[in-house]
Amino acid sequence: MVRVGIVGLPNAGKSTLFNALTRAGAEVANYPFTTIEPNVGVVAVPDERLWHLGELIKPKKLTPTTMEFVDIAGLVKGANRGEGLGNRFLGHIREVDAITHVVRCFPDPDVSHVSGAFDPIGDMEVIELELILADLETVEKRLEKTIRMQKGGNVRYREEALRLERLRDGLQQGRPGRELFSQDEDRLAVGDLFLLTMKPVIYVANIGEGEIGEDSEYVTQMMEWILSRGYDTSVTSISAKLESELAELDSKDAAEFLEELGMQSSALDRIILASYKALDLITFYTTKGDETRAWTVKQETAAPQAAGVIHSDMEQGFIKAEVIDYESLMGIGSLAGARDKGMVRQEGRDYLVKDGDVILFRFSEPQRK
Ligand SMILES: Nc1nc2c(ncn2[C@@H]2O[C@H](COP(=O)(O)OP(=O)(O)O)[C@@H](O)[C@H]2O)c(=O)[nH]1
Ligand SMILES: [Mg+2]
Repeated sequence: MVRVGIVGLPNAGKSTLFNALTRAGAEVANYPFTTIEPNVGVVAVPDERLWHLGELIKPKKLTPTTMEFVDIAGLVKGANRGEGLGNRFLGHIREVDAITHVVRCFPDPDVSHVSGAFDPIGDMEVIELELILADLETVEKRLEKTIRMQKGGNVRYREEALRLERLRDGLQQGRPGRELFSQDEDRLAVGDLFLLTMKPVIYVANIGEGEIGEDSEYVTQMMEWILSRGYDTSVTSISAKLESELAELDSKDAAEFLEELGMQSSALDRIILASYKALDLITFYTTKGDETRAWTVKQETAAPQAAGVIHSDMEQGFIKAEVIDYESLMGIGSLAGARDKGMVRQEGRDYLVKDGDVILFRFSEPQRK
C-alpha cells in the first residue's frame, strides 16, 4: 500500500491533521514529541467514479482504494545530527513514498513555537534543509565507498562516482534530490539509498480557523517560495483544528457545519488527492461477485502486475484482462450491454492499465501440492 508521511516542525499541527485524516486518535497536545512512535492510519481515497459505478452495478459492497498516512514527529533543526531523536525520525521518513509537509500558518499565542518565532517560510526551510543534510551524509558515505571500489578500474564505479558527485554538489547547494535527478535512469541508480529528498512533497498550510475561505498571506508567501525554487508541487490550505472537529461529527452535522462556514467539502479530500497525484497513481476498478472495488497502481503498470495488486496468484497465472474504460461503461449503462456490443476489449500481458479502466482478470489457479 502507498504510504504518505506527515512531517513538519513540532506544533505545526501534524497530529491534529493525522487525527482528522484517520480519526485514529493520535495524541494531540501542545507539547513537542507527543507522538514518539509513528502513528499509522489508513484512509479511503475519495472517488466519485466509484460511487457512480456503484449506482450502475449495484453491488452489495463498494470498496474504495486506500492509502496510509504516517504521523512522523520529532523533525527539528539539527535532526540530521541526531538531535530531538532525529535519526530515528529520519528513518521513518525513509519508509514512506511521499511527504506531506505541514507548515504552521496559525499565529496562536497559546501554542508555543519551537523555532522561537512565528515564521512559516523559515519553518519550511528548516525542514527542507534537514532532509537535504541527511541525504548529503548518505551520498557522501556511498561516494567514499564507490571511489575506493573505482580504484580497481571498473568502469561501472567510475560512472557511479560521477553521478554521486553530481548529486552531492547539488545537495550542497541546497537543492533537493528530486530536482537534481529528474531522469528515471538517475533515480533508479541511487534507488537503494532511499534518499529523503527524492520523494515527492506536497505542502499543507495549516491556517487559523478565522482565515478559512480568505486568501491567507502565508499561503501566498508559500506559493511564491515554491515558485522561486522552481518546484512542481501544490499548497493545500486547511485548518487542521477545524478539520479534526469536523471529523468528530456525523455526516449530516458535518455537512451543516461546512455550509455555515461556506465551505464545499472537507480539505482533507484535497490533501489525499494531492498526495495521490504527486505519486503518479491511477485507479482501476474490478467488479466481481458482490463487490465493486477500486485499486491503486502506478501509471504505466502492465496488466499482470496490476492483477498482482489484487493477488499474487493472479499475476502468476495471468491469462488476459477484459477491459472497458469508465466513460464507455457509463455511456452504455451496463456491463452486460457492453459485452453484447463488443465494447469489452481483450488485453494481454503488455497492456498498460489506464486510469478509470474497469477490468476482469482471467487467470489460471496455481497448482498447489
Ligand atoms: N489555533 C489553532 N491551533 C492549532 C491548529 N492546529 C493545531 N493546533 C494546536 O497546536 C498544538 C499542536 O498541535 P499538534 O497537532 O499536536 O502538532 P504536532 O506537534 O505537529 O503534531 C495543539 O494544541 C493543537 O490544538 C490550528 O489550525 N489552529
Ligand atoms: Mg504530533
